[in-house]
Amino acid sequence: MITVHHLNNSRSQRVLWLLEELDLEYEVKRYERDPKTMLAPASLRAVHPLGKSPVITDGALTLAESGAIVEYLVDRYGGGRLAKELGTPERLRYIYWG
Ligand SMILES: N[C@@H](CCC(=O)N[C@@H](CS)C(=O)NCC(=O)O)C(=O)O
Repeated sequence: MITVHHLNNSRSQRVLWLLEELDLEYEVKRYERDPKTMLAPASLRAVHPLGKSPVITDGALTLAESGAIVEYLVDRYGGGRLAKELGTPERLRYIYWG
C-alpha cells in the first residue's frame, strides 16, 4: 500500500492528484503546519530526514521530492499512461507539466 505523508497546503497535492489519475489505492497520513511558523511538524522528519512534504512510502521504499515521486509512480504504476516517449516534444511537455 502506498502511503502519502501529506502536509496541508503543500505540493503534496500533486501526488494526490497523480494517484487519483492513475486510479491507485493509497492512504493519506496528514500532518499540519505550525500555524505561526508554517513549518512542518517534527514528526515528518521521523519519516524522512528532509522533514518536508511530500513523502511517500511504498513497501520498504521511502521517497521524498515531489518530482521524484511523480517519476516513480508513473514508472512503477503508470503502465504506459502519462509518460511519453523519450526525445519527443510530448515528453518535454510531460516533464514541464509534471
Ligand atoms: N523540492 C521539494 C520541496 C519540498 C517542500 O519544500 N515542501 C514544503 C511544502 S510545499 C514543506 O514541507 N514545507 C514545510 C517545511 O519546510 O517545514 C519537493 O518538490 O517535494
